[in-house]
Amino acid sequence: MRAPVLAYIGLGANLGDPVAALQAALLALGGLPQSQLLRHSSFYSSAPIDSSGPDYVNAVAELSTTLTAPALLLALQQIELGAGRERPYRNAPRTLDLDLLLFGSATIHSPALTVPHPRMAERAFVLLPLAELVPEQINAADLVAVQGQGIWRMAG
Ligand code: PH2
Ligand code: MG
Ligand code: MG
Repeated sequence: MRAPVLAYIGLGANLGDPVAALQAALLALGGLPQSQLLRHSSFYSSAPIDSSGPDYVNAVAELSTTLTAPALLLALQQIELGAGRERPYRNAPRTLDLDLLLFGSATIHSPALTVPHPRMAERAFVLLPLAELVPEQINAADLVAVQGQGIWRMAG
């Protein structure tokens, strides 16, 4: 059996009831085979960046898994579909988005998957929740660079 890997998954939603969607997604992540949901960050609210519609709710989850990265990606896509995710156009508002941000120390460049997530360092809605979980893996200069992006940690 493969050794478990720590995977970090970005959760986001801005249609329907985004908080409920993220809570349901965390339950679904906890139910994935060969995986354990270890921790998740606070929930954050922010205006859409390069997107449209209502404000987003975002968080990051930490999963220990022996799934391969492609198998985990497929599982994330299935959870998105179960939440009613549609893809009418790039960066369309969405009921649920699950992005594989980090997969252990792996670097992956396949047609289906790029890890680390190529835009994560530019986005406060990824960096702030991720920094709650693994502050040592976040570049201080990246955090400074996203300081102007309005983002609020939600109560609870
Ligand atoms: N996701 C995007 C594009 N823009 N903006 C916010 N605030 N939060 C997101 O999760 C988000 C976004 C593409 O996945
Ligand atoms: Mg995304
Ligand atoms: Mg996505």
